[in-house]
Amino acid sequence: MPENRNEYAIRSRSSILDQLGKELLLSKDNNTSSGLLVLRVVSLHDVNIIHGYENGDDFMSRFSLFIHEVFPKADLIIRIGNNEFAILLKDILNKNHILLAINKILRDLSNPFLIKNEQVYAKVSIGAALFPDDARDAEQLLICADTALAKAVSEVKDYSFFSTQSIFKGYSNVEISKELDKAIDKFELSLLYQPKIDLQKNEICGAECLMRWTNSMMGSVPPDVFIPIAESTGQIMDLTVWSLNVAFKQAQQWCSKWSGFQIAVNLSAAILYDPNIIQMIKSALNMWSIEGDKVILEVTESAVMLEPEHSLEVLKNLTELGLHLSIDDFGTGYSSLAYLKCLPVAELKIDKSFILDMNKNEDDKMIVRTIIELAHNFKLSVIAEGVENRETMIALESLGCDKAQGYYISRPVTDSDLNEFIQSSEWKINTNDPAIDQS
Ligand code: G
Ligand code: G
Ligand code: MN
Repeated sequence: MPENRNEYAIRSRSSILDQLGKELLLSKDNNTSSGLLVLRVVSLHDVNIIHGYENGDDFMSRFSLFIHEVFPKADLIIRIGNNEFAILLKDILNKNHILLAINKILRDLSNPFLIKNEQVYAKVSIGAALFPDDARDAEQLLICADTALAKAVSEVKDYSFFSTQSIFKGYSNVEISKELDKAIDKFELSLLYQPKIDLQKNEICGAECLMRWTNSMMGSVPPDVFIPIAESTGQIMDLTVWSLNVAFKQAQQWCSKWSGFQIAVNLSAAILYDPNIIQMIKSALNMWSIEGDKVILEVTESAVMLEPEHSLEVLKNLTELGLHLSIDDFGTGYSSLAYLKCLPVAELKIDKSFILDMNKNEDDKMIVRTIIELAHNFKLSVIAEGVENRETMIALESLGCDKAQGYYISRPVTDSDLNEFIQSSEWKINTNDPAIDQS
């Protein structure tokens, strides 16, 4: 800890960059990595308002002491603004070390500061960047950490790491988003359908709709690229309205000839938290005269658990429309069993990462067995995705899994190919009029 309180004083930009630059040169010479944190005490404003400016100053002095105590002497700590600090973590191996440091700060901040005999908790947001991976000099590194901080603040998160704009085939997110704006009108979007099998009845019981985008300039853009962009720009609402309408229009045809057939649509986290979602789904159901119980909404585990209490309310409203809910990618998030018990879900969908190798990997198989038991104990149905071979299908059947989906049964296909698949498949389908379908 510095003996001289002046070290806690706010420093000029040139002196900050100068000192940071010297440290980074050393890091470069020693061929090591360094992490830069920019930490903002976001609760200073509240402390000033509630306790007065003088106590706010006192609070920040104590915070300076605190932050110097958290880190060993070797780490460089500079006060870069009234409520901001830059902290250089030297000689680290990777991002995980930065994360450990962040967790240490956050953990130690669970103890309050004592200001005029009152307990005051410090709330911080932290931006993090890695040298030399993210930036090659002090100024760039500071900009990266600052950018990450801005992201953390805007998303009301404790911390955020700098990440470069993801680039797809040389196109930036902004360019992709601009193209996406025109995608619906230019008929560039389509849905593929991947069939699901009921393992007990050995019957085709439905299909999951998966969005595809073929752009005139970029070619085929995978959903893993464009869905997150659409979520961050708000375009996801238009995409969802489009996909629900296409899916329900198709379902109208399929559900009327195949009894028990259910159509599954993916709902992204951003949509789950949109206040218009219930009305939007209601009108799409009405438009295509689809009974709610013909539809499964797949919502990822991480989306539901982001704000479980809010999700609970939305999901309850959705089930009141008769819709079935499935928790997608189950096993990859952090489900609270307490919430799982109250959520009105009908199904858990085991993530494919556990299914793909379950016949070779005992741990995976154990996880799959445990999830199936968990689901059944909660009276939920359970489906496995990523079934790529017959052995896996048989293993799932013997573990009591209710449904299966995967390349072994069929890849995602167009609507006409799904019709053809159903005609020629080894799996039966429950038809309302056998004369129509299984000729
Ligand atoms: O085949 P696949 O590449 O379709 O899907 C990749 C990811 O994109 C999956 O996680 C899937 O859930 C998601 N995805 C596919 N289609 C849609 C869609 O219509 N809406 C949303 N929100 N996600 C989708
Ligand atoms: O996250 P979600 O479950 O919605 O995503 C489904 C994804 O899984 C899609 O990308 C789909 O193409 C993919 N998928 C479906 N079946 C299989 C399979 O058998 N193997 C693999 N590797 N991926 C699959
Ligand atoms: Mn899904």
